[in-house]
Amino acid sequence: MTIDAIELLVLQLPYVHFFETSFGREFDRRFILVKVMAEGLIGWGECVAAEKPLYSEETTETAWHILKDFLVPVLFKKKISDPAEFARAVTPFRGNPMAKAGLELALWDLTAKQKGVSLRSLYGGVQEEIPTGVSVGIEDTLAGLVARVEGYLKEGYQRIKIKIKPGWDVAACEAIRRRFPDIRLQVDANGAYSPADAETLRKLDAFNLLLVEQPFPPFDLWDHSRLQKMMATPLCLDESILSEVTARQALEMGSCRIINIKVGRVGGIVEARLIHDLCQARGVPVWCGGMLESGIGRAHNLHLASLPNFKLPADLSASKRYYHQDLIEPEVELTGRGTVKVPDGPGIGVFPVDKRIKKATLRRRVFKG
Ligand code: OSB
Ligand code: MG
Repeated sequence: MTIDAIELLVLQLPYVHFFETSFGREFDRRFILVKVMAEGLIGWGECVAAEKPLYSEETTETAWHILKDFLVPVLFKKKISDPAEFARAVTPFRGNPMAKAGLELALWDLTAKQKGVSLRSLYGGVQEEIPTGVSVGIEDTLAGLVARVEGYLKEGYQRIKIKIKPGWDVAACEAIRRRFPDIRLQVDANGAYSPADAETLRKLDAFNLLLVEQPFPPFDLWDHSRLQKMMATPLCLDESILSEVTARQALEMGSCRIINIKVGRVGGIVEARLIHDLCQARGVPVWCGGMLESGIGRAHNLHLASLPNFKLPADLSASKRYYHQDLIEPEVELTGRGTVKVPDGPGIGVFPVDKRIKKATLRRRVFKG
């Protein structure tokens, strides 16, 4: 296949409800959509880099720069359309996984559409529905948090994850457990703690949590391993796992017992599948994280999450949990079983709506080979 053109768009979408993590409160998301055009088909990708470098070093602007000045030129120069070949061709560029993943995802969608198959079947995914949870941000009050959790449980989500930070941790778990003693519950610190907080973190063992996600900063594999030895609850790493190599090192060091896979954080589907397969071979469960994607990125996540070792409920909630109007038709909905169906049309299997995309677009640029 010869790629005729690539289009990059910067969009901004307001959230239905603000999202607060240990890094702060956000009211909207600014992100890049990638469109690759060939043979009358369009492959869609989403780059999850955010406006500020809080979750990781990348931002919407650094990703725009890397895509425009390095990744798109390499693709045209080497006449690449195959996603695995693209992944190999861009490995000399250090880091910038979200920028790489945005374009790689668009090539996967294009490839699947050209073959007339869904991404799930291209990847060898087995699950047709993905068990789903919801990630609940920090609220102004504990009563507000409990009310929000209650709302999501009524909608049918299978598990709740709450964001924690020093001062919003033990009491938040206590408040939820008092009201909902038996729900599946987990917490995510986004790296807000240090080893000096080990005593507070150990108190979380009292709440029968599925896991504690990323208590320490991303580079701290060793301190996570020390903490895991002190805690009964499994640690799960998100920000720390950047590749198959870091995943192997984390498992060999005992830094975690569960891994959160995000395609943007690890640089694409090729790397995400290597991590999935490594964990599967070692009997370590994984689950699919989210970055508050639009329906385009979320559809991609659904196909990835259909692989067999995705064993815990995903952060892949319905469109209306995030946005007033999603960019796709049909929007993502929760089934009565607390799952989301993997779309089964060609490629991502959902239809981006041009009018809605146009309305949210801040900047747009087309590149030709
Ligand atoms: O740490 O999992 C995280 C959102 C933005 C950045 C980091 C994280 C998150 C979430 C949201 O928890 C998950 C979702 O998309 O529902
Ligand atoms: Mg996380």
